[in-house]
Amino acid sequence: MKKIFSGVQPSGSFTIGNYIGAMKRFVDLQDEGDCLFCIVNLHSLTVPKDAELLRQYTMQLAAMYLSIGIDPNKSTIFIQSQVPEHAELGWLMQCTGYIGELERMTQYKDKSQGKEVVTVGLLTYPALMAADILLYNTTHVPVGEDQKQHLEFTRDMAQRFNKKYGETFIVPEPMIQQLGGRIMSLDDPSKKMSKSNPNSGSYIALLDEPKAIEKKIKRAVTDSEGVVRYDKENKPAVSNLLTIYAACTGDSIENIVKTYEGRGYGDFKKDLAEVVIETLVPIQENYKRWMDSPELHTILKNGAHKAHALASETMDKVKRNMGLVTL
Ligand code: ATP
Ligand code: LTN
Repeated sequence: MKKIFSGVQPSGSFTIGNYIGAMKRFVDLQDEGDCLFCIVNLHSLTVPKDAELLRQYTMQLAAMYLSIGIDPNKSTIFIQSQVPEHAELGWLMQCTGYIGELERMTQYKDKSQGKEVVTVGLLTYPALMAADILLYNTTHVPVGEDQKQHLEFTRDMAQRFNKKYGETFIVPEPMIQQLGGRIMSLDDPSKKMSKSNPNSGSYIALLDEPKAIEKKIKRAVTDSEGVVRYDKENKPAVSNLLTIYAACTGDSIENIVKTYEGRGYGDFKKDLAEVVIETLVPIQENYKRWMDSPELHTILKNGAHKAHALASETMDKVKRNMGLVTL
């Protein structure tokens, strides 16, 4: 039986990149193993946050997990800060990892670049992420491609720890999709689609209104060839749109390309907008209901309770193996 763990930061809106690259996958995986889906609010603190906003974003992410189809009867949904073992093992992982390894992380380099002040947490972020994963005997971690390096670090931490203190952790496998693991920006196909991009035209947010979706897709950059075909090297923008189309419909790229043979980008974009709207509208309807639901708190409380029971078992073992006296 697979043990699946993943986390998303409660940092405001979510893009169709988050959805296709990771969250949509969570839904399918619920039938393949024991799943835990975490709201990693401690990770959000690596970049300073307003307390009230963080509270709101946390509840919004919980509602979004449920709206896309995560079933609380099958999976455990919980808030990272409600399970203190994350911070506890996070420290032990900081004492296992090396500064040089953390300084090499591309996410750290990107997010710290040009900043006047950078928190210590932004550097040690992957140590906390390793802790998240290793606490639950996780075998598989579904994430977008941008997290690959952090997953490699997690695997190194598990192996290093096991070597030093004896078999303690399972070495987890990343699950990164070939197609859709990296959805690109609509205005620049060389950049990852990101909710932190100041140009909101560069991404489709899961809560965007249909009109906004149409407009953004219409304005998305393409190329001058005018032929709908998949060629990541030479036609990155169109290939990205094809990937979004395929992810939303479940259809193969080959079939989609056939459908648009001899037709221009105009037709393709119009249909793509429709396909994206059809995917997002039901999620948006669910979201409205979940945001008003008193059940949200109960689900999170139960989730934290379950996660805590599992995490404390791992922590007992870790402490014993490391020589941290438990009385
Ligand atoms: P930011 O947009 O600020 O860079 P983020 O979206 O990477 O942040 P999270 O919200 O925690 O951070 O990401 C949640 C999941 O979505 C992760 O598994 C991440 O790899 C995935 N993801 C994020 N952006 C994309 C993208 N453009 N394509 C595919 N997957 C993505
Ligand atoms: N680093 C991830 C979020 C994250 C995560 C995790 C993902 C924190 N802990 C554990 C998978 C497993 C991000 O920025 N997207």
